[in-house]
Amino acid sequence: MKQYFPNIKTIKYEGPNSKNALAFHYYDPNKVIRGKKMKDHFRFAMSWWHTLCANGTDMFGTGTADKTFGTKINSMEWAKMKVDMGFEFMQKLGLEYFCFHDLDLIGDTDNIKENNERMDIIVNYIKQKMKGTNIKCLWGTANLFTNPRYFAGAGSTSSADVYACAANQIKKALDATVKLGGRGYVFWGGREGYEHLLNTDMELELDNIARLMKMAVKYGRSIGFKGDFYIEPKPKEPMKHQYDFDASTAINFLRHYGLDKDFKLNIEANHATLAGHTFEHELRVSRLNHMLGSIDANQGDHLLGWDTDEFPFDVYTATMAMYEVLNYKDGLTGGFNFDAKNRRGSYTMTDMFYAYILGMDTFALGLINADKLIKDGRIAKLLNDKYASFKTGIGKKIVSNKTSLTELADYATKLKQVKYPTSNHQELLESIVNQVIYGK
Ligand code: XLS
Ligand code: NI
Ligand code: NI
Repeated sequence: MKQYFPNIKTIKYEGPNSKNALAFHYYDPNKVIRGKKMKDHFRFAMSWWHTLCANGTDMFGTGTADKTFGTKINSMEWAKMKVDMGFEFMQKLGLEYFCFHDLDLIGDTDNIKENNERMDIIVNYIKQKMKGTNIKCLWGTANLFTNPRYFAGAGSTSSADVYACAANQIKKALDATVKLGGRGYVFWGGREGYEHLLNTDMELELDNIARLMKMAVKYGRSIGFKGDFYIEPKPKEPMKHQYDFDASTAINFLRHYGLDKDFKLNIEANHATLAGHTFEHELRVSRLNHMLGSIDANQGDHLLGWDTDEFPFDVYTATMAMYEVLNYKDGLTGGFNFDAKNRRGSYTMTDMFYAYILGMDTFALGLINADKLIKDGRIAKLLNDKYASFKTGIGKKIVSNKTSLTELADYATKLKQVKYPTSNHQELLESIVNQVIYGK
């Protein structure tokens, strides 16, 4: 069997003192934290698109990384080569999951029937390849944004024919996801949004997006899909205004259309910051609505206002994110997909390994730190003390819905002294986090 990364051996955990660049320093897959193996906390996934397809092309220049291995882009030979390359990559890194768009697998022939045939061939090929490995599908999706026919959206398009083309791709991508045993199916908005209100029938567009999702649920369930559907919120790019702006907006949409039983959210770090939120804010909103399903683990650049999809290196943010995940009683149904790409200048095959090692180690540190913060207990205690006035007396009546505006007004007028909220102690909290993260 041809090797795509002949110079790279299986990446192993060597611990924080190792200087081996091709080893994990914090990600120790079988280490048990809070009763669960690290690898099961994460279910790390390889993104087919960034890892096997993207070559560094940007708005100003062509690719810098050749990942074709002599095959012709968009040929079936290329498609199969990517499967082989991807499996070698995942096995060497100990990644047990992958995520894909339909077109990542097959390219785009611009012929709908031919694309469907290609999907059947390649999905069978992947299924064969999965045998005897522990590699599984985390989630699948359909690329409803690259082909020019989708310039006005897919579910939100103004052309019923284009809408039908989107339906065909979703059906095929769902077939593939089910065949590959995927845990989830993602709807990222793609071009579902608008650029000018005066030429947009927002009501029809939103209704139609929901209709497409309902049809997808109906079809998915009919072919035995038991996993979750996910919406991946994003506020802008490519459209000026994307309908799935952030977690709150997406949750409202799902509830409004009665889709909330079948859908959860796939939260991407870079999309959170684009929406003017922190990553952990989006995780918190999703989890308290019981809708945190899966995570696109990447990182944006605070100085650039677009989706830079960097591999996460910010341990502080990863710690805050893992604090949310560990405090989420429902647990993720998905995992952590590296929707991330190497910088254009990091173009070697080895850089791809460095990138995944960075991402996996960053989240491992986040997990270790978040566990320490929980065990330390000071943050939870400060939070508990802060809201203590709702534990007894009138506060208890409020939270158990046993009072009224009249009773509260009466209570307020009789107060001799108003008890102010306790201090927020923000600086103390920040010190505690520093001490727990960086202290011995
Ligand atoms: C784009 C999205 C995309 C989704 C899958 O910004 O992050 O990559 O994760 O369609
Ligand atoms: Ni993104
Ligand atoms: Ni994403």
